[in-house]
Amino acid sequence: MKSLDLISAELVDSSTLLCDQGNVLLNHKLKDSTKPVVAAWGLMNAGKSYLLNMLTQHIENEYFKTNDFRETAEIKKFETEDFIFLDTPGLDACAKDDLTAIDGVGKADIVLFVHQLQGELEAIEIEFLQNLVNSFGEHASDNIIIVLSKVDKESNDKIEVIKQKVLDQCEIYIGFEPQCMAVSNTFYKKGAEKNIQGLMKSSNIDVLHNTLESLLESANDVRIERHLQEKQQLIKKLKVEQKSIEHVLEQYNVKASELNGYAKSFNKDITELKVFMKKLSKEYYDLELQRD
Ligand SMILES: Nc1nc2c(ncn2[C@@H]2O[C@H](COP(=O)(O)OP(=O)(O)OP(=O)(O)O)[C@@H](O)[C@H]2O)c(=O)[nH]1
Ligand SMILES: [Mg+2]
Repeated sequence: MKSLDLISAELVDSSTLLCDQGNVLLNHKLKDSTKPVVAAWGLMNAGKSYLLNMLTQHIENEYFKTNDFRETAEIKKFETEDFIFLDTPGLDACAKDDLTAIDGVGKADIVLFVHQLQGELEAIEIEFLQNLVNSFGEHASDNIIIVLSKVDKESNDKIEVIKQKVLDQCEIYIGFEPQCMAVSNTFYKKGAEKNIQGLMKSSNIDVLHNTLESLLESANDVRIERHLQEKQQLIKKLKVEQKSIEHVLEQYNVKASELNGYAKSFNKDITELKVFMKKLSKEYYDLELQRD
């Protein structure tokens, strides 16, 4: 069992941490960044960085580095006139990069959940999606967009089948069908480079961009709502912390009154001892006098 001193030392540490978090929340000015934050989120290699390059018009020179192997390890941002785009490391459920990706999505007002169009959502994607939906609260259905990427690799029939499966999975596991768009980054890039409008159109990147534009207003509400939720959660934690501190204080008070009791009886013993010593020394003195 932990000693009272150890428990109180731990409580001091956790309370300090909570106070720091509270100060960050209090000092966080919502108006600081009026532009909504759009984060690309999803499994490794899903096409997140490529997608953000297309949405930010980095056609020839990529800004968000892309690759066939695990590439993005840090959150990277790019600010446009309307949005702040965040690239996050691919999720794989065991790497420490997941924490970076989760941190990135925590700052987002809109999430592009990028899923490579090979098949339906994997179990791990559903789990991440469920957590995401919880943190977005009532705004989840508007501000989480499923982006099915690399559609240039599949036939139209297959795309429709997979899209329907993904939407069915969403209905079952997160309780609603989010907006879902099938895009091709490579079609958009080729179309833009060679000025082939048809290719750009079939990439669906502009449709996705327009959807983001339509969310500009409500994205701010999401930020305010999430900020409020964070504050409420912190208040809950602080209340629990306060109870623990009161409990420890009570135990210290019990100890203090026990010590007080000991001190009183110790005082009484000492006083009696003093009286006895006085008496003894008087008897000794009288004896000495008689001897003289
Ligand atoms: N055919 C095709 N390939 C794509 C498309 N989008 C991305 N890719 C390719 O998929 C691979 C991964 O793309 P990235 O954008 O780096 O993927 P990511 O999700 O950012 O990957 P991590 O950062 O490692 O998680 C690269 O080889 C891209 O060229 C697409 O729309 N079509
Ligand atoms: Mg990447």
